[in-house]
This record gives sequence, structure tokens and C-alpha cells, in this order.
Amino acid sequence: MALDEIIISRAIIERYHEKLTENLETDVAIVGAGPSGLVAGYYLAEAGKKAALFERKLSIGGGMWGGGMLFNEIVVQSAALPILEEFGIRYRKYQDDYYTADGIEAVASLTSCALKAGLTIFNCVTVEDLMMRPDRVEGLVINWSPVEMTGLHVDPLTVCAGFVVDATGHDTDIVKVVDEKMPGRLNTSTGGIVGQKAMWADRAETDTMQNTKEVFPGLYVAGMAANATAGGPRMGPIFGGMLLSGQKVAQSLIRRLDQTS
Ligand code: 48F
Repeated sequence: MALDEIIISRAIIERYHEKLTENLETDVAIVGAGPSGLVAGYYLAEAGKKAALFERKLSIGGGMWGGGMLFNEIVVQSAALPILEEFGIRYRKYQDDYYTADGIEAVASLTSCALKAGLTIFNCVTVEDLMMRPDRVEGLVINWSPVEMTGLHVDPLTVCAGFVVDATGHDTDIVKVVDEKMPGRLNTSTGGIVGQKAMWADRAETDTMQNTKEVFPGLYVAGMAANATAGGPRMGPIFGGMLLSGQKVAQSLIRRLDQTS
């Protein structure tokens, strides 16, 4: 049978349209497809919650592809090994409490498991603003990343969400929106974004877990965004805290969603 270009085009447009309209209302909208966002999406979807993830770049994986300084190996401590096992990511012991995994395998496995669990990922979509009512975050304002990159004057669209997770890493792009629009109202020591502190891997990994929380009604932070918001240090290419933070935010949200349903 001869292949028809119009059918190919129609198939893509209709399937994408289905995916987008089905996710205009969701339980949880995650912003950023680094390790914390992907893990959060996986556990939410596994628990039967509706979750959609929006990533600015064409590629998924955030800072995990490049390991440390483009040496594409990541280090993970013992506490996070159960997560590597859950995702089928192979690892090797380097020395007590230090394990390594291939960064490419880690990103590919996190992404594949999250999608198969039921998470929907929209790549090349930038979250540029929030929907607020006014004391609670109620959704995302999205646009194509190339629109943002080229500076075209094009109005965005909106996604309604029970909860939003800022997993945008060092950028804290989503928390910044609340900080600008509602100054002094974040659940941090200053009421604003405290800012990421200098490298201190051990302290940062513990802080990430403590800082993974709701920072404004309806808005949670996970991963490096949690530390950058609360003033925790950066940790460099050790990824256990990112994985555990994604799991923690999912567990907190599953409990919240169960209470409200
Ligand atoms: O930075 P990133 O990997 O976040 P993470 O899960 O992990 C941090 C580590 O990679 C590393 C580290 C610790 O080991 O310090 O940096 O906290 O991924 C964040 C993703 O969010 C996307 C961005 O492109 C990246 O892929 N992102 C940022 N701003 C937006 C966004 C936005 N406004 N809209 C959509 N995606």
C-alpha cells in the first residue's frame, strides 16, 4: 500500500491534539524533566494519579546527561539505590556508599518507566507564567519554547492543575513567578527565594529532602529547585538527593490528592 503524507500528518496532529486536550486538566503538573521531575511523575502515575510534565528543551533529562563536566557517569549514594533498582538502572560500587551509573542509561530508563507508568511528557514547551486565584496556584501558562526563544509576540495557553511541582533545577522558574507576583509570601526563612548556596555535597543532599515541600498553596518544589528556593547548597553530580526528592514530592502529593478526593 502506498504511504500517504496527508495521513501521516493527520495521524500526528490528531494524536498530539488528543494528548494535549486530555491533559488540559490534571491532578499534578510538573515543570522540568530533570531527574527529580521524572521520578515524581513516575511515582504519581504509578499511584494512578493524572500527571503531566512540561519540559522547555527538546530533550528530556535536565542535568543528568552530562554527569560531571560532561563525563557522563553519575554518582549515587546507598540511600537512593532502591530507586535505581525500581527503574532498572544498572549501577556499580565504587567504594562504600559511592555507586556509579551511566548517565545516559539513567535518563533513558527514568523516561521510559515514567511514560509507561502513564505520565504524559510535553517537550519543547516552556512554562512562562502561572494561573493563580489569587492566593493559590491553580495551573500553568504554557507556550512553545521556540516562541519564547525567538521572542515572537504570541499569547500562551493554560493548563489547570490540582498541584504544580517546580522541578526546574537551579532556575526555580516557577517559584520566581510567585515571588514576583506575591512578594514575601513563600514558605521560606525570608518569604522570598533565598538562593542557592555554594557547593557542599553532603549537606546539600540532606537539605534537598527537607526543602522538598509546598512553598506556596498549590506549589511544591523538588530537586535542586527546592534547595535554590530555601537557600540550601548545591551538590554537583551526585544524584541520590534528586531521585529521593522526586519520590518524596510524589508521596506528599499522593497523600494530599487522596485527602481531597
Ligand atoms: O536541572 P535539572 O536536571 O533539575 P533537577 O531534577 O536535577 C538537578 C541536577 O540535574 C543537577 C544537580 C544535582 O545533582 O544540581 O543540576 O533538580 O532539570 C530541570 C529541567 O527543567 C527545565 C530545564 O530545561 C531542565 O531540563 N526547565 C527549566 N525552566 C523551565 C523548564 C520552564 N520554565 N518550563 C519548562 N521547563
